Amino acid sequence: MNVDWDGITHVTKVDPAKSLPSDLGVLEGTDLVLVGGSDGVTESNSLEAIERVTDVLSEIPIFQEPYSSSHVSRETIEAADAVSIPAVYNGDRDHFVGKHVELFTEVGQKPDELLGSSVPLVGDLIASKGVEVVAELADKLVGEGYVVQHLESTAAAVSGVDTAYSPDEVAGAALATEVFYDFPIFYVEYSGTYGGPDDVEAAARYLEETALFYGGGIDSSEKASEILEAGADAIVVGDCFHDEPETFRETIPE
Ligand code: 1GP
Repeated sequence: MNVDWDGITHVTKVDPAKSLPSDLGVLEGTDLVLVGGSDGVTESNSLEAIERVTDVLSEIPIFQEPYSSSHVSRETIEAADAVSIPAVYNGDRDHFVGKHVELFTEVGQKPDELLGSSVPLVGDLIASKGVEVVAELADKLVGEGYVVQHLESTAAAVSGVDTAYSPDEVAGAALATEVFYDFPIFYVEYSGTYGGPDDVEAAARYLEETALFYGGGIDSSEKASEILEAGADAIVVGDCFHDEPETFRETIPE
């Protein structure tokens, strides 16, 4: 998956289990849409959200960010530009290893069901079995190294996070992402609350190739600026998009 990360400063997290603003034109100016949530997400509501956003703003890249392989189908993979898979450093083993092996095991065992045998994902390479299918899916996969820092969030509950990292540990996870795991995104996740700039400053020291995303509680241009000035490559805005679409516009840098 080739993405021009340099052009991505503002990301909108669209939760497919929540209602969307009636005017999706408010998304104009955001650089990337991530379709995913932590509760009530299904394959069908994910596909519907991806298609609704694409219908309005076809130029914006859209990534599906599933938390279960059951959210992913041939249709969602085709509709999205990429499938971004979180790996949660401070979560339980399932969320750094287990779910990923489960996803690839399903791809290997049920490629026709998952990916379809008549509609190729990429070009003329119709792969219906085994490693070829994995290669096709891999073309759209984006790994995300996550630290989930808001312990009261649903994201923390579903990924088995019971301890937040210190800024030094966040920096360590960022360094591991850059030099060891090689995920293109390192994501500081404060879902539902504003975490301030400290973790971003700590992580930014070590990241050159890896895009540094921060999400959580951004509902003003001041908070957006504070996080970007601390060294984030991109801010991720979720709740504000769903709850206050007009205020959401203010989080998009001019
Ligand atoms: C959630 O990081 C995103 O996954 C955005 O957080 O919903 O608090 O804006 P908010």
